[in-house]
Amino acid sequence: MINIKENERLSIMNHSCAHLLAQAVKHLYPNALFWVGPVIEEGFYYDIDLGDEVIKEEDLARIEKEMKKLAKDGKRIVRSELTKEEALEKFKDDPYKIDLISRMDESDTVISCYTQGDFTDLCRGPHVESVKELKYFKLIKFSGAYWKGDAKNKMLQRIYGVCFETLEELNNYLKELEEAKERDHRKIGKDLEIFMSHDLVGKGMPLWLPNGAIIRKQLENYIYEKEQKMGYMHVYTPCVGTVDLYKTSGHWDHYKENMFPSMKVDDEEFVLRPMNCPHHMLIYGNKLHSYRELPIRIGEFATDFRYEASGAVKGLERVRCMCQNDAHLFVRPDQIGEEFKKVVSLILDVYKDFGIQNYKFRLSLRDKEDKEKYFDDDEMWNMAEDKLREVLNELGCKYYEAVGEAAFYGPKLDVEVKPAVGPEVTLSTCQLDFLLPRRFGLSYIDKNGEKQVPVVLHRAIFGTFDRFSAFIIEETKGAFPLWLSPTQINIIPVNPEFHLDYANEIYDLLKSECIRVDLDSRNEKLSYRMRESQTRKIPYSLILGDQEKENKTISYRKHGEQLTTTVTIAEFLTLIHNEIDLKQR
Ligand code: TSB
Ligand code: ZN
Repeated sequence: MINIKENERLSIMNHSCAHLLAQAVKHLYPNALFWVGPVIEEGFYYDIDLGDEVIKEEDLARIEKEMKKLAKDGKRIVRSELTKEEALEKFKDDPYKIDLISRMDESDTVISCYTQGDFTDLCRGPHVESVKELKYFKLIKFSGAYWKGDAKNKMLQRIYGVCFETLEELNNYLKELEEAKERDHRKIGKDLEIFMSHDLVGKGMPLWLPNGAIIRKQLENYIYEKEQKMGYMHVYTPCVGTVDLYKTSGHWDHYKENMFPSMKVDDEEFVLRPMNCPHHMLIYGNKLHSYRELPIRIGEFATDFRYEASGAVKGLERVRCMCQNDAHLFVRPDQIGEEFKKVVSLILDVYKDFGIQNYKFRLSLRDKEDKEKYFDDDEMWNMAEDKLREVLNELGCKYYEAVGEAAFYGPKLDVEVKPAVGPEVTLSTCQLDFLLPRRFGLSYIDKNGEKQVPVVLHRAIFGTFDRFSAFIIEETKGAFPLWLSPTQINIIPVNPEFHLDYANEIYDLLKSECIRVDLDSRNEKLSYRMRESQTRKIPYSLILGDQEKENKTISYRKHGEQLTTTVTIAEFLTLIHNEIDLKQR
């Protein structure tokens, strides 16, 4: 889908369209006040204070109609410049604009306004010359949005829209949008009963339904096996820690705004953990280690809690309660390259299995000039950054460098993917850390019997099971590969009256082979039940009738295919098991 923000002409048009929206809203709601109306990847939005009014679906059409009328009217868009004083005077009755203007630095910004007919807005511009140029636009959706994104502030009404140069572009975009909506994991997750949420549990706290739980368990088994083969040791640790633990790690000082508030129990003060590193540091520190033992790889499927803004939480993709596929790898400095290579190879291996092709590697490095922001050990930084680059080149990975984006404690590699709806997110991550082991006083004994500090690699291949599931739901559009599918096989007796006994026989056999199987013996037409099997995206539908019963065979149809194939029971079992074992899409 086109990124409007990156296209200069479209960016200007969309920005002007946001003003047109505001003007139309002002006509229909004379008391409306306006906060900000930026251009985003998908078009534009405007945050509006409508007093107690809440925008409803039918209002969008009304507003759009008014916008069309105004656009046809064709007023010119005129720029004017003001001093800060004049701007404060001009907008004195508008607390939102006063807030914006007060924070502007007069010396290096010109305060500008744009006027079209009876509407003036504070704005940096630029804009199209006349609203007449805005012909092909559409209001897409609306939502509530707290002023400045802070839940303590008033909830404003946010209206989203998009504008193009031609009707064809607009129509194409709307079609893509429709397809993306169909692919949205929130829709599929509901339709296929994968997860739900409930106000009584809370925002960003999804409940995994039985189908979702199967997917998650399969993902856990899959990655557990891979990690075990690579020498990881898995642990279980509590999803709380004391405030002192997070003071030791530094999270209390640097990550507090992403954490749930603390709670007191007896004489201890706990927090729900946002990360698992501190617990794993303590596990490493529980024993003395020799240089020969390293790397030590501590893995955990660990539940974390993070305070994500309520407007940012999204299905399984961005949650407040998540489960990381986490591990902390304790290595000697000379092992950084080799261990990093193993992590990247694992990422590539997993992505290949899941058929994930559209992703970007982002290598975050320090800004050498910025001595304040980064942990002070130039030699270590240089060595580590060179190693990371070297490994990525060696593995033939395309990546881009983000200078100045490294964490204080070390460089990192993130894998970014694009969800069906909304901006890119990070899936896998691998972060080097020179600092945390020091904060926890960790060491190993080197060749000469001296104490040395290990380096830690924080890594999550799936990221979280939550986000990865969201992504894989969208990648597959809910048609999961056989090994991952909640229901793998649906048995449909042609006529339940005559074929149920044979259907039951096959059902029991498949169950005994640990295959997840359903039997649809409802008294409905075969075609109806077949269609439903398709809608449920079940990989195999078995059609068992006279022929099959008599010859002890199985006729099957794969999801999305029209072809029916008949095989013996033994052949079918081999086929199914092979496909499951391959674990591929
Ligand atoms: C990898 N301490 C490291 C860990 O050892 C860590 O927590 N890194 S993280 O902050 O980047 O989170 C790991 C992964 O969790 C991210 O790459 C991302 O894929 C996933 N993630 C982060 N926030 C959320 C969220 N709110 N909802 C779902 N998944 C999330
Ligand atoms: Zn970590």
